[in-house]
Amino acid sequence: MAIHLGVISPQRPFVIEELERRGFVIHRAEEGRNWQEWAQILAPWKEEIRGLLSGGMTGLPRGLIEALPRLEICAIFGVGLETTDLDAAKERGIVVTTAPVLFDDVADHALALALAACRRIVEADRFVRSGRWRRGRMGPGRSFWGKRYGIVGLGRIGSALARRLEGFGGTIGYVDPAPKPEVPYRRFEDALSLARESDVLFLCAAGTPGSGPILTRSELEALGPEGVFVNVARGWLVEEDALVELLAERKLGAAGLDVFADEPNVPERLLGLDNVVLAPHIASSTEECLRRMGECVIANIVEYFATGRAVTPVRPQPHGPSHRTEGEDPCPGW
Ligand code: 8YV
Repeated sequence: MAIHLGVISPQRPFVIEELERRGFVIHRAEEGRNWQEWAQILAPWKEEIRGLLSGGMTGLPRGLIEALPRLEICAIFGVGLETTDLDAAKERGIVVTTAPVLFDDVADHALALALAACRRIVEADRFVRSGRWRRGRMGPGRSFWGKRYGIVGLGRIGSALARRLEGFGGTIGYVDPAPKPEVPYRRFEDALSLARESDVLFLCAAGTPGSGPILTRSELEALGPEGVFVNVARGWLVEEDALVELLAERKLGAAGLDVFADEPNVPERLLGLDNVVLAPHIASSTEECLRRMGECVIANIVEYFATGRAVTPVRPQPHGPSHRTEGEDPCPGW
């Protein structure tokens, strides 16, 4: 008997094509905006749907679990779990999988934003295109090499970033709920102490459901007018109003931001600031990475329904805030 899957977050076309080729019946509900709408669109097949394809920010809310009585697996195209109710999934025995294959691309992007913010790359591009160069030279940026780099969240993205930063000849400090005795970087007790001793502060932490910002005005002020802030985690993990205000008043030097509190809405005031580089949540968005993530979604669905075991299921971790998916490079090509 054919296995029915619901899709509640955009997927790469090859994912859908491959699953259909393998005989799965796909029900598309990506146009829904919340669990009520996904549940409504999928209602005619609620007794058939055994698997869901979701996304890192879409997750798996409790309401949708309750609306799909036969759901067995939710494969997430991404790693974010803040909108997935893992307790509700566990109560029902639903397997949740993520696509833990994006860490290097996200780390690359964090570095790109930091370099762009320090060296004013986006401004420089505008400077050349607008013809201003003919009227004189552009002002200087800031050096990036040899600085004090701070990483908030030394998980797999933070670690991939730290490895890259080792090549820049500065020092690396971090905060993380879990001590990492194996790394040569200095561990700080809290984000404020780290910010005080950082020139460039990177936010790479996982978002915990219900938690407020982990970086507030105090940490951003501590970074100071020469400091640079980069966010590739979640917009709501930083006090966004304070961030915008401090950047506008030049009490914080510059920022590279890939994520925002209310995507795709970006605070109006940021749009007019030349000390900020903005990106539309694209840290994992490379052809290669999206392909690997898609392959991971396919692998999890196919393996689970063939063997009862998913490839990259989420497992609880002893140290919050996140749950961690098993496996380092776990998804074979499909
Ligand atoms: C994805 C992300 O763009 O994995 C995540 O949590 O934020 C991003 O890498 C998003 O999840 C796409 O579904």
